[in-house]
Amino acid sequence: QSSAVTGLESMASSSNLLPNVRPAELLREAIYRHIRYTLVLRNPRLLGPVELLTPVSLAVRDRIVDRMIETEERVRSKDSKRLYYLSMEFLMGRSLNDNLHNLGITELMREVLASIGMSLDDVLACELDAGLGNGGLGRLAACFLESLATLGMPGYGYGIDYEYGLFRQEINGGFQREKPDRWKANGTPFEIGRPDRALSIPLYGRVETSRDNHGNLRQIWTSQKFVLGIPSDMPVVGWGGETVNFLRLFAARASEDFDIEIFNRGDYIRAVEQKIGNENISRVLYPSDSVMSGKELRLVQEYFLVACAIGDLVRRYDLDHKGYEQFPSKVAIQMNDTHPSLAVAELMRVFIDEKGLEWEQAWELTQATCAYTNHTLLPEALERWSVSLMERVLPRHMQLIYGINHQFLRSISEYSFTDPDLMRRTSIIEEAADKQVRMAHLAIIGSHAVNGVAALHSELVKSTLVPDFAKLWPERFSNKTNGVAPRPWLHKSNPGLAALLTETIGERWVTDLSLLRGLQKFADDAAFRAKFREVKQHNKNRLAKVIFDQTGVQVYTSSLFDVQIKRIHEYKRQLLNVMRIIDQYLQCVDHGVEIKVPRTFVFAGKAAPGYWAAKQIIKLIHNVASVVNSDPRMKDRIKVAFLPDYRVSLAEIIIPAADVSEQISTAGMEASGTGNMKLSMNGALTVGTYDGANIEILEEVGEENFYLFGLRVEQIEEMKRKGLYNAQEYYAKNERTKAVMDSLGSDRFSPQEPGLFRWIVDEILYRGDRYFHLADLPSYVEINESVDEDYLDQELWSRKAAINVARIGKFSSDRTILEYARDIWHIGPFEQPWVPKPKPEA
Ligand code: GL9
Repeated sequence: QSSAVTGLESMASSSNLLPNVRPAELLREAIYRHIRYTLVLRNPRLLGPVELLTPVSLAVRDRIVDRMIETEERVRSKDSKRLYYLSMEFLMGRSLNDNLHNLGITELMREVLASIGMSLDDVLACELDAGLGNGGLGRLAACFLESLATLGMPGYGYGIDYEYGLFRQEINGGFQREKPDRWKANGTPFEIGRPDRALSIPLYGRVETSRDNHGNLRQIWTSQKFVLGIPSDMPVVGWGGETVNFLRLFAARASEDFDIEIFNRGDYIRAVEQKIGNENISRVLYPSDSVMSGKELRLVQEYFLVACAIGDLVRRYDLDHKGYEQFPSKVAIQMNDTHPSLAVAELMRVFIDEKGLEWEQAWELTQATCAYTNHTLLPEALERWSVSLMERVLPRHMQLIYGINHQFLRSISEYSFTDPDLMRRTSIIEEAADKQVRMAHLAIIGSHAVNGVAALHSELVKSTLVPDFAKLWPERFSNKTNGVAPRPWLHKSNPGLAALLTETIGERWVTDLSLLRGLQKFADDAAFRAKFREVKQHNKNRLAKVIFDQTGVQVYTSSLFDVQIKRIHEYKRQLLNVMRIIDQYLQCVDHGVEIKVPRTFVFAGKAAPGYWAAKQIIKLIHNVASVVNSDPRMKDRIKVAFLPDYRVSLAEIIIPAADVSEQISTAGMEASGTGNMKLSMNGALTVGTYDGANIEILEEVGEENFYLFGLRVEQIEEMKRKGLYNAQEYYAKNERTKAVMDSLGSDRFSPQEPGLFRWIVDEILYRGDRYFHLADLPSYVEINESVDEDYLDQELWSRKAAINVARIGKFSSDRTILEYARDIWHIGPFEQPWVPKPKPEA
């Protein structure tokens, strides 16, 4: 009987063959079937929300699987070109809610669970986030996958199946404590194991030269060991469920073969130890944000991802094609930052060593297949691996990289007459005491397309990061401004606003965000604005409850909600935000200045465990919060709250409730930002510097609907170049700046912890204030006075907020993906065959 139900269900879901069978009954049957036959439990009515999470997810997964198989058949029968998005990070968040939402069965499921006395929201809340990423870069990858599926494009993610994602953040006495993130603890029903497609990944060992049957010299890599890569697929459901792609995550398992030798020597325990050691490769995500770790295990992880991905995608290609001439017209590889840039060398290795191609052809195919996205200019984040480490871990790849470099340097040798330093600057190998491989150079040389992630950033890539390459190959460089997926970040997470938008302009905005422009005229409609404010208020009430539950801070739901949510980093300047809060506090309690607009300052974000200054800033936020929140002279006009453990599912609650979005990085340092887009899309007004995608948001929403302040990149660059910036001058000439700095030096916010924040004074006044806090503080304070003034006029404010929503359409990741597809991948509606260059006559 159960298999009959399965059959009926899949038929009813893929077509409307069974109009009389109620969908709710089918869904309930499916859940019951999994409770009984998958979990082997007796009484469904005794199960709590955690126990129900798995059978409910599996019932949804069954439907998804049908669509996934259909999608694969469709793509295969058309022999479409496929995109493979290689990334060390995918911040997927919770799957059940996303999948129900894109399948359009959330309300159906709510009804089904209600009929067995269970709340859907309680079940959804039990799912742990898949936090397999650090921040913006990883979430961008997740949004891209959602857009690819929604647009019906054959695009797949390849990543690592980390056992532990980004650490869980706990706060103890104001200090961050890191805890392991056991995200698989409640099960991972949306991971579909594919042990039959395991790949064997070679590592270490040495390379020997020998002659093949034709007498040609071949390099043979005899690796010292093999590790297995076991794939699991996470389905990625497009809006409406028409297309279901997947994210393929690889877990490392010890292979039986390699330690046989030790087994045979009778050293059983050592063999098992080795085995455990190799399984560590996929144990944990490196938590560092924008600092390169240089650890061997990280290099091995990067290679593991690349080798699994390329092994798998070449195998898929081989299924339907003979020869490799067509490869770049069937396969596109996008490298998400330099972390997977070994793909260039690995593809060369596979073509040459495994498929027997000649160097020239292998190189042509590799370049035509690969493309690279740069996500940061921060020098401390640029990946460099020491040659000696690479030689040990990946001897064959090191050899190939030398070959690639040699060929490249020869190709530019003609320019050396006029610029003798060019080769040194552009070489993949940095000649230093300890020779380094510059991974960005490998990625650029091995790609046909290189892009930055916002207009300003892409210009800076060309003008400051790699000007030599930009001059050599101007046609290779382009901009692809980031975007965010509107289904998860607006339609799902802000149902109130989504309903209002749909009621006002129809539902098509969900897949064509430019249609939000239709809202523009309603911004002038008082009745619309009233509804808009009502939605925001509802979302603020919900956030206020979360703040109270998580931190014990009681906030006023009528206050202005001012949020800064992102990784804690000096360049993002959470410290500037705190300085302004301190300024307001001192103005109020020391000078009796009245605070006209009550504000709730919400912070959330993790600091890299080894980043001392960032962790101190978290402590400072807590200390300022405890002083300000409890000072009776403040009459509760300012509240400061730090929400612990920032992650996708928490962002989904904070963002819809924000009035003001803090995007205050030092100009030139935030490549793009994507939180800025999500917040504006949900009707928050941006207080921001002229940096990253802020600039483009400002252009879209209009300067009257954006609070711009601070120095521009050119000013900062000039001040740096000429050594013009002196923080002490700003300190001396501005009373309020001086008072803020003095309060940090005088333990006003650390009465029990003398000297705790003195480092900030040292850093800023005596070590140069690398992030220009004092230069921007006065204009930041001033712009916030305009914010207050505008907020007092709620009609004016909600008009500005509504216009932000109306004009944010550009920042849909659907638009971003269409640009990549058109300019770089040539897939989907922009398909065009890759034409191999004619071979010169023999
Ligand atoms: C980042 C940039 O810093 C962001 O400005 C950008 O929006 C995203 C996505 O392009 O990429 N680069 C980077 O290394 N991170 C980014 O967020 N860091 C993390 O993801 C932690």
